[in-house]
Amino acid sequence: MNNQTRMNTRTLACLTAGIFAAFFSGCANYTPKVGVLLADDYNTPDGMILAPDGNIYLDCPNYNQPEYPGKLLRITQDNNIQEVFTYPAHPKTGKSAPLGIDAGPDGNFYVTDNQSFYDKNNQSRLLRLVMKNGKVARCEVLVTGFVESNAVSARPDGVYVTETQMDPAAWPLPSGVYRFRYDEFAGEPIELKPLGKDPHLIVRLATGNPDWRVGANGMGFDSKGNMYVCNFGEATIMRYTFDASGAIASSEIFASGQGMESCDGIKFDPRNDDMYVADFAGNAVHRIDKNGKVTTIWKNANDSDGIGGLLDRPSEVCLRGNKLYISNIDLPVKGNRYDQLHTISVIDVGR
Ligand SMILES: [Ca+2]
Ligand SMILES: [Ca+2]
Repeated sequence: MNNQTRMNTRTLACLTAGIFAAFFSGCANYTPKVGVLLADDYNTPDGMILAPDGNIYLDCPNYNQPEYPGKLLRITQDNNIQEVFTYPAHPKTGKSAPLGIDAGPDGNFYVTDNQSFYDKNNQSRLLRLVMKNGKVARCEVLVTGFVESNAVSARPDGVYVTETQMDPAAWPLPSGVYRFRYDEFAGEPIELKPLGKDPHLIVRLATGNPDWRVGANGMGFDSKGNMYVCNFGEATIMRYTFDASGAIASSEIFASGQGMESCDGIKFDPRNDDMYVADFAGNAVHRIDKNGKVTTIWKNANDSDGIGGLLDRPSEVCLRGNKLYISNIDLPVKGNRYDQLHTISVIDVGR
């Protein structure tokens, strides 16, 4: 095959894969499809985690229609939905608001209860769902006093939580990451000292974008144990290393901009440490290689309602095999309309 023939073959292959997908990916067809269609009871999908049992667990805080309580759902391997748990209402706001989720090394789920949509006066929390035989045996309150607890990572050495804003009156907006050791959860809930004064705070971020007053958001760890934290409003992902004592040893910008308009939830591909990013502001998802190079694998031309699998303000990603599941949280901000179709989009990211 000569070069011209090779080029024509490649061009033809790209065209048949779809013009938009080809434009953003080079050639592979990364067009999203509807993976799961959700009922109104599950109107605001967000946090997801692939558990060791092969199921994806999905939190629905249901901010968009809060007459429905917050739910934990299971997305089975054949993409059926099973309801696992109805979260209890917060004692002050009367709402449940489960957002981020991780599966801990103890087999339990760790969940942020983000009450900032109802009350910004430090009512958000960290919860634990104690699991017995695939069922929730009880829901424990572990930490109180967050303004806006968001992502959670339950690591072997402790539980890490992003706080998207620590002092809503301050500018640039301060946010950060807290870490708690498992043995601290034995007694009464930990009550955080407000305004970033609590000793569990290990990372501080600042966000100075007046269009997106949103700080520390998605979080993840690569196969070497390095921590990555999304500064949503700056469209910048930070990387942190730890020393032998567990203290932060270094921090640097891992990736910034390069087509990202924001960075919300992230997940790593454990096979190669590729990172996937939900870009809420851009209605896009990106792949970032371990050198910090960003490739946009899908971006909508416009806002959408989710029809046909189009992204509708994506807030979280979750990889199962080569299938990338994308939560469309569909919050009605910055021109987006909350609309009736509630979806998890899926993109086959196999190359
Ligand atoms: Ca929608
Ligand atoms: Ca919409």
